[in-house]
Amino acid sequence: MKTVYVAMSADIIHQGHLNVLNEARKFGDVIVGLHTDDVIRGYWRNPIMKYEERKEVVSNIKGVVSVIPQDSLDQVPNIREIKPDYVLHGDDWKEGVQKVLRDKVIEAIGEWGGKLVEVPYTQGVSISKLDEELAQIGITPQMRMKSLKELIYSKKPVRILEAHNGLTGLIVEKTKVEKEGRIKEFDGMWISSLCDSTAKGKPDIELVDLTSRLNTINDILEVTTKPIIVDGDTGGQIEHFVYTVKTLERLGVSAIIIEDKTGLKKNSLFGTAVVQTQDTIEHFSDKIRAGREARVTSDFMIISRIESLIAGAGMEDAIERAKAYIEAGTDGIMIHSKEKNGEEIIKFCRRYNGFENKVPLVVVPTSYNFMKEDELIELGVSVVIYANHLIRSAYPAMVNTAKSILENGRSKEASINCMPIKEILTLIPGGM
Ligand code: SPV
Ligand code: MG
Repeated sequence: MKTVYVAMSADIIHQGHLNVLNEARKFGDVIVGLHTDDVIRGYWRNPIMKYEERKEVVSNIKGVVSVIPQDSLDQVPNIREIKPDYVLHGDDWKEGVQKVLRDKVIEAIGEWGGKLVEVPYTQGVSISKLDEELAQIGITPQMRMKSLKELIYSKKPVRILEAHNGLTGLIVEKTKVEKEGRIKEFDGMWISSLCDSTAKGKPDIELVDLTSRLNTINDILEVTTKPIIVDGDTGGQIEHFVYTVKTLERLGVSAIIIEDKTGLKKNSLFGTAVVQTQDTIEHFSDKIRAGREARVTSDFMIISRIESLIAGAGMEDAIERAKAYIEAGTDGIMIHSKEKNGEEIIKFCRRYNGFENKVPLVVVPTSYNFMKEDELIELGVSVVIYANHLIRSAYPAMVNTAKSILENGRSKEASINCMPIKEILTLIPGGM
């Protein structure tokens, strides 16, 4: 019997997969090279079904004799080993980024006289539509919570954007661009204390209490499925912090980031223009330990934010604190800086990379916004948070609209910059 190799992700099985496998079995025994979870995360998103589950499904499709892991988008390492008589693929890879992968297969398969078979791509199956329908079904708190850790340990960088209500949550959830053949999107939401406070017309000084913050978080949880990282400010009193951890974990939030400051908290981007008092290493380490003990599962992450570069305490202090917080059991380190040239961040990351004991590193490139994600990945960063950009872009647009109505005594001029009524009526499905 001849052998046929077919590579696929098979995260949501649809008739397109069945068509391909039906064609394949006409040529011989079908071996499926199933993309590993890391491969799917790397080119697309967190898989809905994990490798073992997908393997179980695919193994039971008629004609499939074995399923083996394919740990890169490139099929060549697997087919060189198996030397199949045929490699079968949809004919949609002749153009675009996939063409490189096709060329590699053609080159390799000639080595043992194998053949590439291309079958017509099944039209009318929209993965993104299936994806949207799945998102509407929703996600359990447990699944959502652990998805951040899974992403952190398999995808770089994990890209997070600020959300401060249901609508901005939906923007983070749904916005996609296609770049160089890959779909790019955000991996989750940051519930910024600055943006949550600003949206409520209040200063960012831990004035908006937990109940009010939880309302925002709930509004976002209700309409999204992606993981959520909560800006926990200082975490408050240790005795209060343990309750916050339990509440957030129960809701399905993935992580809380707490900063090592005490007293009346001021936003870090003021730097030393305001009084910024740092906690002692000992007390903050106690807070980390208490948070760890309070959580029910290790899927919920407690991330420690070092404010030494903000408060003017310097690099050595930042390094010492990073080591101490890791020792106390933190699940991640966020290093913050308001320097525009990015030099302190680069220096910190280089020192951090030399640590024997490391946890995932988080950065918030608001001031050093010229730095690209690729550069941050090179520096060993795992999570990049765009902390305030939706509210900062919305506010000037809204003020301009308000001014235009006042200046013109009517809304015609302002309407040019507004979305059409028809669009807003149908923006959120289910309104008709
Ligand atoms: C926030 O978004 O509230 C933050 C990040 O804490 S920063 O504003 O840069 O301090
Ligand atoms: Mg904050």
